[in-house]
Amino acid sequence: MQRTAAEVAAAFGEVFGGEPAGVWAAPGRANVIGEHTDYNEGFVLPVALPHAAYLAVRPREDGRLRIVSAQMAVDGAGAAVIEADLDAVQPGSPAGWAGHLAGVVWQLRREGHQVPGADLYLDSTVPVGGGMSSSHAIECAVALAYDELFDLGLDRPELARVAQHVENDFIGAPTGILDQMASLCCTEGHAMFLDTRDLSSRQVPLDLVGEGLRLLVVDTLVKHSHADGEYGKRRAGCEAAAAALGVPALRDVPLDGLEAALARLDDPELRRLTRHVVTEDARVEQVVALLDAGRVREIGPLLVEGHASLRDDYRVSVPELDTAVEGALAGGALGARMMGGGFGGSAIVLADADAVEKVAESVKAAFAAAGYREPRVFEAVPSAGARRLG
Ligand code: GAF
Repeated sequence: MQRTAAEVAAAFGEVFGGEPAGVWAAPGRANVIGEHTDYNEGFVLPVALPHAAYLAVRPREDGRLRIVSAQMAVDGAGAAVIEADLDAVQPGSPAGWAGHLAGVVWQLRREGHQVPGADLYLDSTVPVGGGMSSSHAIECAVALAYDELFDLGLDRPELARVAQHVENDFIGAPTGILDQMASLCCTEGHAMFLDTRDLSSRQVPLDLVGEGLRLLVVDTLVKHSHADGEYGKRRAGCEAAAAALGVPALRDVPLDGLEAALARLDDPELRRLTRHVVTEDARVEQVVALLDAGRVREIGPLLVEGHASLRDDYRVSVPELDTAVEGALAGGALGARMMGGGFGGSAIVLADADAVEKVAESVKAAFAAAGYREPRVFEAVPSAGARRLG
């Protein structure tokens, strides 16, 4: 799951020859709660995962990018090198996964930073399409490496904005800023309480082991993509609801004003979206209050409520995610919910440490009974954010 700087540098040397100028890691994330709130300028509460995008970089002086991914190596044959002229990099070129790296250089240059090309070697342990933010982790690793190598002087929230522009403007996925901020700003042993309006954040201690608890991720192995239409439709619906209510964003609808706001919306779809966002923001604040009070195990019911809201009001769950949640609860989990954008990907589960095996078995049995492929279940240990390794 983890790589050392020496391992990544050695792999870089095999492909490109010589040594990289440095090696960086940027993690994927799990989100404890706060889903589809980020583009509504609301609250989120992610943790960084031990799974990360590892990146070795060496600047080039010929205006070219050469990009290799360990995950693209086929049966012992070396991975293909994707090459691009910096001046030719634009949305759609290079296409596919390499765009997540080249897009960062494109965005930095678009912002006026005179950055050069580079040899880039990527080795990511974040499951792709699992709703753990694999693509954002890559973008954050490149952004941090370029910032440090070329003294760009950007702070972490500014780097997160760079990565978000890559996703929105280069890749074409209209995502918010949850994943980029999680990868760049989370710290080991904490969840990060983030206000996505001004990107202010607070690290909330999350001593799961001390409390005899564990967080699990259930990867349904159902792939999701944010570039397809459903995510964008939800986002557009939220913006339409905010406009109809005369507020800058749905975050500005207070919980005690929710019923009045709903009464002003004619479209049932906009009412459902609004109800999810407003109640989800409130759930994040309630979960943070419980964590601050050391009452970690009591957050379980709020996770379950969050899932129901995403399933019934926001309508971004799929049967496999519902089965993951139901299977976990049947196995004795304290709480569970789908996580991330939805339409596949993963669920997050809170369980007593001594119930972990039973919960995992129960989830797998529920999948087998439904005829689904066996999911991957692993522990989500709150880990360090993006950093230079060597
Ligand atoms: C995806 C997006 F990338 C995030 O910005 C966020 O909206 C999330 O879905 C839902 O909370 O991970």
